[in-house]
Parts: sequence; C-alpha cells; structure tokens
Amino acid sequence: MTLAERIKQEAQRLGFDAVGISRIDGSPQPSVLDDRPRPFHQLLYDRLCAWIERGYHGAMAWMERAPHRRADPGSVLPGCRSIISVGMNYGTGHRADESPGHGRIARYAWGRDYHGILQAKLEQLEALIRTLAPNACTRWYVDTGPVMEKAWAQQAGLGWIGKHSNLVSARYGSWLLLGEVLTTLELEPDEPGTDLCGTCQLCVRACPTGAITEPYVVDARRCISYLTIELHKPGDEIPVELERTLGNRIFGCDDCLDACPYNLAAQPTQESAFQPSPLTLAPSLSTLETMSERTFQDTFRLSAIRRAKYSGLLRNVRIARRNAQSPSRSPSDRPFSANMS
Ligand code: B12
Ligand code: SF4
Ligand code: SF4
Repeated sequence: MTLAERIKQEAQRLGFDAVGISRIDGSPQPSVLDDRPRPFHQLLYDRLCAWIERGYHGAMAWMERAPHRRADPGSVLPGCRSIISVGMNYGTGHRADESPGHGRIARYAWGRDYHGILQAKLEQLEALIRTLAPNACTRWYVDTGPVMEKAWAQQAGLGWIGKHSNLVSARYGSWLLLGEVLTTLELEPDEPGTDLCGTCQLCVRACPTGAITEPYVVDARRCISYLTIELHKPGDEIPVELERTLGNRIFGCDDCLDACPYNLAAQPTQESAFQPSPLTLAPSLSTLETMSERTFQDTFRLSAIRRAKYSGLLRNVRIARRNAQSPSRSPSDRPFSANMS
C-alpha cells in the first residue's frame, strides 16, 4: 500500500465520507477567465481578485487580506506539495418544519458545529501522518484558514464546482462539508472531479435574491447566508430592499443547494452529531424572539449558529416575523431576477 493509500484508508476509518489528494505543481492549466493557461494557484488568485474587485465579499474584510496567500497553499505552509481534502456528509434526509410560526435554519447548522467535528478527525489524521512520515510538515484547516477549500476538493476528485459555486458530489449531492491537511509530502494525486452540471441551471433559478450573478459566481452581498450570518457586527444592517427575500430564513440558506438534482441519489449521513434537534428543525419564532442573551449562549454553545451572534439572530427572527405577517413580504416576491447569462 502506498503512503497516499494508507492516509486515505485512515481518513475513511476516522469517518470522513470523501477523501482525495491533489498536488501543488506549477504546470499551466486552461483558464475559465481568458485563454492564458497558468498554474492552478495563479488561476485561483486571478478568480479571487476578480471577485474581490467586484466587491462581492461585502463586509467580509478578511477575504480581502493577502489574496496571494489564500490562493497559494505554498505561502500558508512553506514547501507544501500536496493537499489531502476531506468531506463529511451532513445530509440527514429530514425536512424542516416550515408551518406558520417557524423559522428556517440551514441544514449545515442543524446538528453540532461541524468545525469541531471535522477538527477532531483532522487532528487524528495529522497524528497518523506524523507517525508514518516523521519529517513531514502538516497543517489542517476546516473553514478556519486562508485556503480555497472547494477548488482544492475539486482538484482532489471529491466532486465538481456546481453553478451555485459549491462542491457537488455524485455520491453525496450538495451535502459535503470540507476540510484539508496541507503537507510537504509528495503524495500520489487523484483525478480532478469533472463538471456534471451540463445545461442545468436549477440552482441559479432557485436563488431568491439573484445572488448567483452568473454560473459559478456568487455575490455574497445578496446571499441570504451572508446577510443572516456574516452581517452581525454592530451597525451591520440587512438592506431594507432585501429583507423580504429572507422569508422565514433566520440562519443561512439552502435554496440553491436544495434545487440540485444530484441530491436525489444522495445517501443520508451516518454521523449522529449532524442530526437536527427539535429546535433547529422547527425553530419557533416567538420563542426565539424572547430568548435572553444568556439562553442564546447556553443553547447554541456547540452550534454553528453562535456565529450570527445574539443580536444578529434576533434581528433575523424579527424580519422573519414581519415577513410572516405581511403576505407582500413573502419570499416568492422576487425583487431580483437571476442573470441567466
Ligand atoms: C466566504 C465564504 C462564504 C460566503 C461567500 C460564498 C462564496 N460562494 O464564495 C458566504 C457567506 C455567502 C457563504 C455562504 C455559504 N457557504 Co461558505 N464559505 C466561504 C469560505 C470561507 C470562502 C469561500 C471563498 O473562497 N470564496 C471566494 C470566491 C472567490 O471563491 P469561489 O466561490 O470558489 O468562486 C470562484 C469559483 O466559482 C471560480 N469560478 C468562476 N467561474 C468558474 C468556472 C468553473 C468551471 C470553475 C471550476 C470555477 C469557476 O471563480 C469564482 C470567483 O469568481 C469557504 C471556506 C473556505 N476557506 O474555502 C466556505 C464554504 C465555501 N462555505 C460552505 C457552505 C456550506 C456555505 C453555505 C451552503 C452555508 C449555508 N447553507 O448558508 C452557503 C452557500 C452559498 C453559496 N451558494 O455559495 C462550505 C461549502 C462546502 C461545499 N460542498 O462546497 C465551505 C467550503 C466551508 C466548509 N469548510 O465546508 N460562504
Ligand atoms: S444560499 Fe440562498 S441566497 Fe445564497 S446563493 Fe444560494 S439560494 Fe441564493
Ligand atoms: S442544480 Fe444543476 S447547475 Fe446547479 S449545481 Fe446542481 S447540477 Fe449544477
């Protein structure tokens, strides 16, 4: 068994549903932006800069910082030669209870915070690599560092980048959360994933705010996930003209992911920590609206929902209540039409 095979076997034993390896090399690759082939990390840099120049990152100032570092794993881990990308299936097969009076929480936040779940497994994987190759340097991330995780997961064969810009897996559909270990080891790479979107545009059409401005590109400033989670600093307001598009969504949004036909064959997760609680499956707006900050901290201690902060979640709940009271604020009233170019 090669070192790469041994590492992938261990990743599966630890409970990762998908694992693959990509190599950092400087060979030129065709570009989707123009006809100048260049190394993959250079392509990522150009895409990232184009995205930032359009202002699509909104108030996420950390996305602007050192784009060359975010695009090039070699500047995050000097001497980085390979990336071991991992994915965990969080699809549970449950449906949210959207009867009147309930808000909606994005699926990735139904169970325990995925950062902790993946972190524990990534640390174990890193420990195994250290045993097998004591001289290797490694560094893991799960949404926690300057690494473009979707692109590397696609290069490692975990799936392809769908037109909603997330990684889609033929086996798990839209429901993979990603992490990775960067390493100085030269590991045998897997084949990159092939784009199977074809002429489908379902996710682009499903977006209630037109945030998918063109296939594969999301303007975060219009994305309900950004509005309900990332806009949480004092003074951050959800633009009034976008409020009604939130409908009953109080944390994140799954509309573009839900629309994907590759979910039809997706298998439910084996990980009990991703299972929803009654609160996350059917969050009562009136209960949440009267929740104290102390109760918020206690209730969401182990949940990704903490990221919205108390004031952000309550603001979202108030908007959802107003939307429920006024039919003209229903999400089907789409003020934006997606650009289908
Ligand atoms: C910033 C961020 C956000 C922002 C911006 C989203 C975005 N699309 O960039 C906001 C807050 C909106 C967000 C929302 C969500 N996020 Co988020 N987010 C991130 C984060 C931290 C960075 C992503 C990034 O680098 N964006 C910058 C842009 C430049 O990159 P990009 O999307 O890859 O876009 C480029 C490509 O599409 C490429 N491109 C253009 N044309 C073409 C053509 C082809 C053929 C190809 C291949 C590429 C390509 O160029 C684009 C730039 O123009 C990552 C974690 C990480 N460190 O990677 C998680 C991450 C992407 N998020 C994740 C999740 C789960 C979500 C949500 C589903 C959560 C929810 N349910 O509410 C939504 C999905 C919204 C959506 N449709 O994207 C997961 C995605 C898992 C997966 N299977 O892909 C990640 C990887 C976190 C994780 N560790 O699992 N997120
Ligand atoms: S998460 Fe929602 S708002 Fe954001 S791009 Fe997808 S459908 Fe649009
Ligand atoms: S909904 Fe269609 S276009 Fe969007 S990711 Fe899925 S297959 Fe691709």
